[in-house]
Amino acid sequence: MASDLARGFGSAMGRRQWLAAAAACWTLAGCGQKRQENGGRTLKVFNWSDYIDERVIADFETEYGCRVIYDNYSSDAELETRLVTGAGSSYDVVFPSDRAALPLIAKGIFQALDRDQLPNYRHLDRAFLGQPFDPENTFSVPYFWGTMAVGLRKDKLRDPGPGLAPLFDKTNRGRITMLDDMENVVAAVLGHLGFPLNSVEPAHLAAAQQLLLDQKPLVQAYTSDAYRERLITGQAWAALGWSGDLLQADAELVRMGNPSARVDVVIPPGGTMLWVDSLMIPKAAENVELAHAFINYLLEPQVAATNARKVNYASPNAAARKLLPPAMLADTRIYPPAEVLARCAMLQDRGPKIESVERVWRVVRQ
Ligand code: N2P
Repeated sequence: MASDLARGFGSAMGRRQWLAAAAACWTLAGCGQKRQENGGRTLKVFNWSDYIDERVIADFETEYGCRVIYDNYSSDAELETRLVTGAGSSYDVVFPSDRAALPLIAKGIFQALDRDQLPNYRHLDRAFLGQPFDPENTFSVPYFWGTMAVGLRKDKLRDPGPGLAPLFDKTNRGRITMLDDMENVVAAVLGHLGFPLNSVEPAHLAAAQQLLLDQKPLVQAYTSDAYRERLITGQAWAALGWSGDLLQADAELVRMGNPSARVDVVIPPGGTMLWVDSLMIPKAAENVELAHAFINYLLEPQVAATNARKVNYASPNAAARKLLPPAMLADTRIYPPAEVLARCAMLQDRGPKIESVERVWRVVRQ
């Protein structure tokens, strides 16, 4: 299954049959009408950190005459806890990964989307629709996809070695950060050891656990968001992170103008995790119509392209990709080539066997 998906991602990138350019989804008069309907209302959005161009939020507020309360989380686990315990139950739009969406849909957390309110849905590349966690896209609309990669401050590291090797190198003691993410970190280490990324084989997990324990004294922090800033400041030299965040760190260093300080973004040669994050509306949302308007706005090709240029993740929006600079579409750190994608995998639902992965993580993080 995973390699089928990887093939899908690859063919999506090579696809030349872009969906037809969109007609404007609403007329000026229609836009004015939206403003009236939504005037004075508030939309609560809960998103991963560093995962939107904030101008998009401000433009939406202006266009729809509404206020957006925008909060961030740094891991699926944080989102799941908020949604399941009800502490975040009033959020109108959230962005779960494929892996988080599966159990949350099963728990009945989300409401079915009204496709009539999402005319921009037609801009999405079909290769990203119908994922196993939501085969009919009843509840979800893809937002961005990407990989887990290694970010290296190349001015700080000499001869870093391939793939994840610098994350286990004693000469980088105290300069290494790891994602604070059980399933993804264990998968990364399994891959580094040459085992299947979703393995639950006791011997494979024992080896992964040992490597993570040996690495622990070298680790500056387990964090799923702060590594971006730490790579920029040079506090961290080697980070396991999400592709776009690592590229944002590199872009910021370029902007700061020191030519020797750059972040190399490396996809492990043996493969890495692939994921898709989706836009979803919890059942407990208080502003369902405005939530649909926001999702539809994010699917607007121009808006989705603005967003993609900022966050450096890969866009599943075919019409938006047509608006991106060719250099960005050719950047294999954002859109890995098919032969690399073929070695990648998405996190699989391993049922009760996931407990053995949880055990590894508990031992490592205690
Ligand atoms: C953005 C994180 C991307 C989420 N900071 C990975 N699923």
